[in-house]
Amino acid sequence: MPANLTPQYFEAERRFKSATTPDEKIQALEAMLSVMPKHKGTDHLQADLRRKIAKISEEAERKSATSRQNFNVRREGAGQVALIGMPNTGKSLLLASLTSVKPEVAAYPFTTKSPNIGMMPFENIQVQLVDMPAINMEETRVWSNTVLRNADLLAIVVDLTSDPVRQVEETLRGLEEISVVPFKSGVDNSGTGLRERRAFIIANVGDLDIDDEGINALNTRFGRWLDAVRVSAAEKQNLEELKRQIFSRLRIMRVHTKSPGARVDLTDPVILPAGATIKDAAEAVHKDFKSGLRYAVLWGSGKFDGQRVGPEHVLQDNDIIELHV
Ligand SMILES: Nc1nc2c(ncn2[C@@H]2O[C@H](COP(=O)(O)OP(=O)(O)OP(=O)(O)O)[C@@H](O)[C@H]2O)c(=O)[nH]1
Ligand SMILES: [Mg+2]
Repeated sequence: MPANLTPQYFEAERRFKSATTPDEKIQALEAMLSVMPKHKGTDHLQADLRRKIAKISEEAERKSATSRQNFNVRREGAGQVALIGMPNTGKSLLLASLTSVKPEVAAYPFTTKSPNIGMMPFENIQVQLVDMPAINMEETRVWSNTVLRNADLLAIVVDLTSDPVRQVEETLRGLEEISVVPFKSGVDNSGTGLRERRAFIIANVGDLDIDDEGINALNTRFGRWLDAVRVSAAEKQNLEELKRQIFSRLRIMRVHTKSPGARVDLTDPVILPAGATIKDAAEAVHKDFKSGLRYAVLWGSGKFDGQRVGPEHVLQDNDIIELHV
């Protein structure tokens, strides 16, 4: 039986032959399929085109998987927090509730296939949130690992209504497979090859945790080792407290520097690790400052109001300093 192919078909075929990227090739093949008359005489040709489409997609996926192996998310703002966990626990909806990013949210598992990144405003700083694909998603495993191993804080997101203890345990197993363990004070992991990351639990879907069953189970099982913060991304419950918790778990502080006689700009603090000194602040501002620093004038920390302090003085969050060289 003759195929009776149309001019539109030959036009699409011409596009296929001149296509250079997998996307262009697939689009042209799909166009060829859609304009082709569907009858017995074209059965073989249809099957052949479908095979070609499948082969090109597979190849493209394989290539992009390889190129993603060293994938990392560049840290921006005051710290990087990875939202991790089992599928369908509300990681993407949390990102949407805490930032201006609008990732895909859906009631089925494995919706997120690559990280969604957003900046969460907190008082006078921005914290970077990375909404990760589910931890047990095989396709993204290799390159996800880089983010999980390097984030400043891991937020294990669980759905309080479906055995949250098991969800945390499975997430911890996923971390263990890449030699990451939550930091636990008093436990020394040096020399074990394990990589410690600060971690806590975001106990999501709090709106449906009737009788506190889920949150009580988490607290009983993980106690003070992995604190659980109960929220609802859907109902926007307790999100301000969650932001405060994220900030305090990042173990950072904000320091404002000013020049003598000038007004202080409180909107653009220097971010330092908690426990940093005047000397550290000077170095963060300008590396030449550190050696020549004589003293600083400090406002803040409750008891300081324009007092002189030395380079070794330990700073507090939101201190204002004037550096003198
Ligand atoms: N009732 C209620 N539903 C929620 C809440 N958070 C998320 N959901 C719903 O749970 C489903 C999954 O949400 P997602 O944000 O896509 O979950 P995810 O963890 O990103 O899922 P994956 O990307 O597949 O790993 C969606 O239908 C959400 O509307 C919540 O706090 N309360
Ligand atoms: Mg998601």
